[in-house]
Amino acid sequence: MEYQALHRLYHLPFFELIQESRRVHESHWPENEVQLCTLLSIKTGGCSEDCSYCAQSARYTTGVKADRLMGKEEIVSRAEAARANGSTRFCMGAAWRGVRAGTERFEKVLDIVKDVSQLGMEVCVTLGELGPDEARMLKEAGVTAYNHNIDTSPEHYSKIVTTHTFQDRLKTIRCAQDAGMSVCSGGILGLGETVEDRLRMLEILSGFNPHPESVPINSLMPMPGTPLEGAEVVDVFDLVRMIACTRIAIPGAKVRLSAGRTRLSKEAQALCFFAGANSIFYGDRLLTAANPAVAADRALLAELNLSAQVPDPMLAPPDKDGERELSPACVGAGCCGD
Ligand code: SAM
Ligand code: DTB
Ligand code: SF4
Repeated sequence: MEYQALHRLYHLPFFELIQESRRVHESHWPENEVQLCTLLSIKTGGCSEDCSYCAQSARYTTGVKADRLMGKEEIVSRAEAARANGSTRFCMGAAWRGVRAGTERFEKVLDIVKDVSQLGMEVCVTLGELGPDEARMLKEAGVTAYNHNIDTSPEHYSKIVTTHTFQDRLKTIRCAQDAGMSVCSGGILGLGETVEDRLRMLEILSGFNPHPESVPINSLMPMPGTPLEGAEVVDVFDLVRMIACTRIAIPGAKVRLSAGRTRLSKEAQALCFFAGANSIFYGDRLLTAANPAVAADRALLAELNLSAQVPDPMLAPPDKDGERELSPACVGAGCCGD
């Protein structure tokens, strides 16, 4: 969706906007379901990158210690527990700049994915930068979706990260899509960006062909020791407006109300679900930061008469509309035509 259209939508009177997003939501997602996703940090801390929001960067003193890659048995048992708890998606995150075929750690990840993918859940990984070979090998091992967030607008990105570029992020996304994996890509609100940056981010996400299968909307968890530890809290109505615009711009995507739910009241979360969010991270820990307790989430979903989404282990990427086109949003951003 073009920037001007997103801008018009975003600035509609609040109730007009959420009425419109509710209409789109009901026509694409009539089941009143929320997908429960369990997140596990399989390799925590010690990352070479300087993302200024992240507690796992080795460049900041955040109190997060650098661990080794978790063993396969532990990961598989955590995945089994997640499935027993009702999660239909298991997302494994690693604090790496990226992965390279032929390295021992990448072989280990492939082996982990092979086992986890036998459990009947969607398997998502987020390992940083990929090339075409790594993407193909992950797909063959059983990954259904690759998470790689663009995080903010191309204009704001270099104020937040200097060790890799927005363009690098887009290249990895292209490789994941070309290998036939679904893409999970979204961003973070609260990085000191403007509303215009948020809408530029959405313009680019909605210009992906195929569309991302899921779009995480994170609110910054201000992590002590990071440059953004003192960043201003995201206003709840700004968050709801972004969720509504995302639902309208990418109607077939799961819109994941991601990091930051510990700061939201039950009522605020209900408004987010009403406006179009239909997925959450489930479990009392994200990667290093806190998430609401499982019991609280269960109670909330029951109170709102929302049920857990049934699994779709095939998770076909959304249809591609014909040959890859150069979306105007991507001209100069490098995401559609290289
Ligand atoms: N290293 C890989 C990468 O950067 O893609 C995977 C892990 S990284 C932690 C995954 C995503 O978590 C980031 O792209 C960002 O959107 C989100 N994230 C990290 N720290 C966050 C924070 N403090 N608050 C909100 N979201 C955060
Ligand atoms: C996403 O968009 N959010 C998740 C997941 N994808 C990997 C990560 C949130 C991390 C929050 C900060 C932390 O736990 O350190
Ligand atoms: Fe590393 Fe990912 Fe954190 Fe950036 S967001 S510092 S790449 S773990």
